[in-house]
Amino acid sequence: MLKKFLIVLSAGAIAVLGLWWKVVAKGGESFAYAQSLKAKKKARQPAVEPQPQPQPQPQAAKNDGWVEVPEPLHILPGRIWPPPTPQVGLSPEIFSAPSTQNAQALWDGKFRDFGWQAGKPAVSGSKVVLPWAAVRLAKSYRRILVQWTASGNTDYNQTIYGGPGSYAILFSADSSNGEDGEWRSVVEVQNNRVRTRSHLVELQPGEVFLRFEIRAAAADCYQYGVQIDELSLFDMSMCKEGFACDTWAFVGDSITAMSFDNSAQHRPSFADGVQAGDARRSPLVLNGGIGGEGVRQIEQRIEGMLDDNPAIYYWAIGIGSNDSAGNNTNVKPFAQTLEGVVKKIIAKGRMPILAKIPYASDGQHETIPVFNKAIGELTKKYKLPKGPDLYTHFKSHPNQLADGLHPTDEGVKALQSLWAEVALTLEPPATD
Ligand SMILES: [Ca+2]
Repeated sequence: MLKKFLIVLSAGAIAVLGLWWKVVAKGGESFAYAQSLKAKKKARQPAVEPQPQPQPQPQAAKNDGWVEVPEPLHILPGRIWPPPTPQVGLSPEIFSAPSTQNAQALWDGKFRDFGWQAGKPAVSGSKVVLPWAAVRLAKSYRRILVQWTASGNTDYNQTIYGGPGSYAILFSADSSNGEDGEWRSVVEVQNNRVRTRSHLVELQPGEVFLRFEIRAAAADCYQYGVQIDELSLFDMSMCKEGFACDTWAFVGDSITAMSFDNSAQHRPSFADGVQAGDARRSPLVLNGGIGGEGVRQIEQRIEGMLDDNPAIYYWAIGIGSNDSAGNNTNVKPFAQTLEGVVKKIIAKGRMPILAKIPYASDGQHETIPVFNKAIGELTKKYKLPKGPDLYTHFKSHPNQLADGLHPTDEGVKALQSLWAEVALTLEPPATD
């Protein structure tokens, strides 16, 4: 009887177990089904909602003539990082004051070449005649960056060879020849003391004529007056001031000054290298090298440079060859001062990147590895993008050193290429 009862109980237990299993299995099934439904639903949803086909509509008055750009760019799918800064399209016709020569050189993409011979303002009767050059933009841009370079000078703080002292940048919506029409002055600089500078300019709808006007030569400018070899124009519509755009200042000593002059014998340049790696990019480059400088001088002038060029995001620092000269072993003041430079750049919301000091074979720089260790530690401490290892490169290519310290033309190209590699590895910051 007991046996029978046990059999019935076991059978009941098996039946209950079977029922439970069915429920669980079904539950599992329905859970899995629900999951698959969810997945299917998700799969049906593209990462980006398909946009309705745009219907032709009259443009709002406030955007009349503007090319609309999506903002902010950094949350868009398929993003490019850093956001590109394409060169501004120009109409081929160049206008200039009759007293000046070769204005087309301002927009030929060539540096350290025969530039725009602007000369000096002249007095004609009761009138002051200002040198100027003008160009029509191919379309109306919302925001552009204007960068002039007086490449007769080598050091950043040199103006003797044709540097402007005072100048203005103006825009017009109704000019026909760079001279007539209404003009709005957007940049006015006095007492300029540098060989190159960039200005971020907000345009008003319809403003398509740009005029660069020389109001005085630099105080120490030689007798031939102002000579500007390029007026670079970048479309910054996708970039706001302070936004991480593809804009680079190279700050350092004579090695920087010679390496980023963009001359024909130093190309492919950094910008060429970046463009070769990513055809959508054409970074803006400002050369801030001054021969003979050590980190102390960089620390003293970096804030002025940041203030003068607020649209530049990446501050590429190449310093230490002079600090380590004479087989100096006192690395502590160097490290502390360089940390001061890093902090000043970060305080302005910009990104410093530190290059390792290039190897030198002149017997006067045996202690560079100690200085480079400090550079590596700062990079780590402030979580900076890793700069190029110029030490390793020149150690294995000593034939690219002209005098045991400064690079040859081949060395300059290699140095720029190593920087381009760094630029091509940059990733967007987290947006969450
Ligand atoms: Ca030129």
